[in-house]
Amino acid sequence: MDEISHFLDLLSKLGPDVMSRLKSAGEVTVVHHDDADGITSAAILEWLLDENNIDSKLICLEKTFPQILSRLESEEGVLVYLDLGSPHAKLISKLNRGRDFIMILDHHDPEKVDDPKILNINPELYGISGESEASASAVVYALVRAIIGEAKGELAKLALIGAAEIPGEIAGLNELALRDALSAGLVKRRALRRRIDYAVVEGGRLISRSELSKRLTILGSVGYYRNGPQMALKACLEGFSPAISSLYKKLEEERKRLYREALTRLREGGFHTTTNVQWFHLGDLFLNVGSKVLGTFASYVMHRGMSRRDKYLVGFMHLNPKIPGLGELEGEYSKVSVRTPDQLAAMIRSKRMPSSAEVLSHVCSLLGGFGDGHDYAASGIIPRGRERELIRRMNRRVEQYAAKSKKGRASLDEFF
Ligand SMILES: [Mn+2]
Repeated sequence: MDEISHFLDLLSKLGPDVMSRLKSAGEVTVVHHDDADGITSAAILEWLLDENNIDSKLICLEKTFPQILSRLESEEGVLVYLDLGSPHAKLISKLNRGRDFIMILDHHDPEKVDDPKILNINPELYGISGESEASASAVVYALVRAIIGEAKGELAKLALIGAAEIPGEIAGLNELALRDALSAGLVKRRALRRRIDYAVVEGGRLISRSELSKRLTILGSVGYYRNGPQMALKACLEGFSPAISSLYKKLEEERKRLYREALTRLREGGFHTTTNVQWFHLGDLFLNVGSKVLGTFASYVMHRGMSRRDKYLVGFMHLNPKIPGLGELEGEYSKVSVRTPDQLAAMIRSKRMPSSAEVLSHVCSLLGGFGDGHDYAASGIIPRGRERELIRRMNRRVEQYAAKSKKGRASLDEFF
């Protein structure tokens, strides 16, 4: 049996148990990520809960703050994490102390936990790549499909929009959603000049799934403090109403305005270059939009060619302490985002320079924060005021790595 069939088989076996736990929960707290994948994941699960008259509460999270995980622990009923949580499964298990049933449906690199109360459903644990074959939305869809025992085109369509964050041809578990959406006639295959696109039927028109994914992500991230995630979820289940469309347009305008203002600051002395790291700090400029916008802005700066191509690009901003639906964070923090321009990325690929996630998570935890990500992009949280220290420590960490890797190569050269 191949990995996909094995995974689907497992979901069919788990289905009845998951359903009865959700039904007996009283209330289900659904904690989901702020991008299109997290939002469509929540919409798919929400459909199932609604069908079964199960009360739910939704919380959209930008980052898995340890103090938030511990606060969520005190919520009544069942907790479900969508498109986040798997990398922190050990902490989630530790905080739970064997009390409640917790389900994690995610595709990020998971931690394995041996805890009968934690159901950590992640395709990575079954030989399916979370980076190229399975979005969180496709995982949630596969589970719901197993529970209801049939394909559901409307939900498959949502899963496919969530899966737009995965580049390249649709494969693996994402393909299951594609098949179901195609046969329900809710998705059309279009050959564009350079690639195949899948367009979604939305309000009687065909719209590219990546365009819809972008809209949901803007609503969820730029509109994070203004009910954006809830509106995005509503758009998934009921379509883009005129009110939601106009909110989207307003937020997209606002994002552009903020980018322009930020660019001006960078040009007027706000961009600093050091040995291995170039950086900027936007202070309070992005305080009223989700902190994910810092990462997309950093990518934008990099693609505009404003940064050196061989140094890590680091952006900072003050983090708004509000977590809608959950209260405020204790303490004052800054968000940090790292991007890696092309020449540097090539050096990371050949192991001459360290992965951005490795460096950032190390340095953030030294400063009393946390960070994660992958080789070429990472983000983290640090106590406010430690920004310059982060740059210093990051420079040192990169230097040490580079020196070691040079030595490694030199000895290999000797060998040959
Ligand atoms: Mn995702």
